[in-house]
Amino acid sequence: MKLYYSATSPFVRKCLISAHELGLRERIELLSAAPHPVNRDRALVACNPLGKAPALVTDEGIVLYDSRVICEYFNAIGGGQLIPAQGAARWSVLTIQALADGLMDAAVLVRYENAARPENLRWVDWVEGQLAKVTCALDELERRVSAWSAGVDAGSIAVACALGYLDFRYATLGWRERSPKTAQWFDTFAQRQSMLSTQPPAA
Ligand SMILES: N[C@@H](CCC(=O)N[C@@H](CS)C(=O)NCC(=O)O)C(=O)O
Repeated sequence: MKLYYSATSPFVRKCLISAHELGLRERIELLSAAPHPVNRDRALVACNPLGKAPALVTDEGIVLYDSRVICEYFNAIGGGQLIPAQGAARWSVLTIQALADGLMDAAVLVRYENAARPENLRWVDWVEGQLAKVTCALDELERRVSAWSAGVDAGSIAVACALGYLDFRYATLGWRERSPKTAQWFDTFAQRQSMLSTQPPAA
């Protein structure tokens, strides 16, 4: 399998951690990509018309995106322990994943706003709206921490990637002070080999 990869993408990280936890990591070849909302990476666009990473090419040559579909695929071929097959547990895991993905979406958009958009075109209220999504998502995770933090699954992996991305790009945000129970969980989870081997480079 080939995975279009960016070392700084929390969505790519989510897929790699899932692959690692399922014992699939060695089967994945990484194809370096440079996803960008304006300067689109041609090779990536040829694979995923949205031009977003991650995208996966399976051994059968089938292209899969986005990260949720890729994680679902890994789960299907890797034993199924990251996403419960049915029942309340399934919807809970998938909803936590969606919450963490939404946090990452908002944080990545703010990153593009601050790093890619020309200064004279920036809109402060829009950035604040995105950051409000981040803080509301953090508050919801903190409220429901006992419900999602017990296992290693698609939900907790996505949360770990979201928190890791906040550490990487928004070290001054102070999310740990806002979310002490989540922070305590993260400090333990971050010691897993799957997390250590996928850390983003120094910001
Ligand atoms: N919903 C997508 C989001 C992926 C995403 O936003 N990736 C970013 C990199 S972190 C990207 O490719 N950005 C390029 C763009 O927005 O055009 C997923 O879950 O895979």
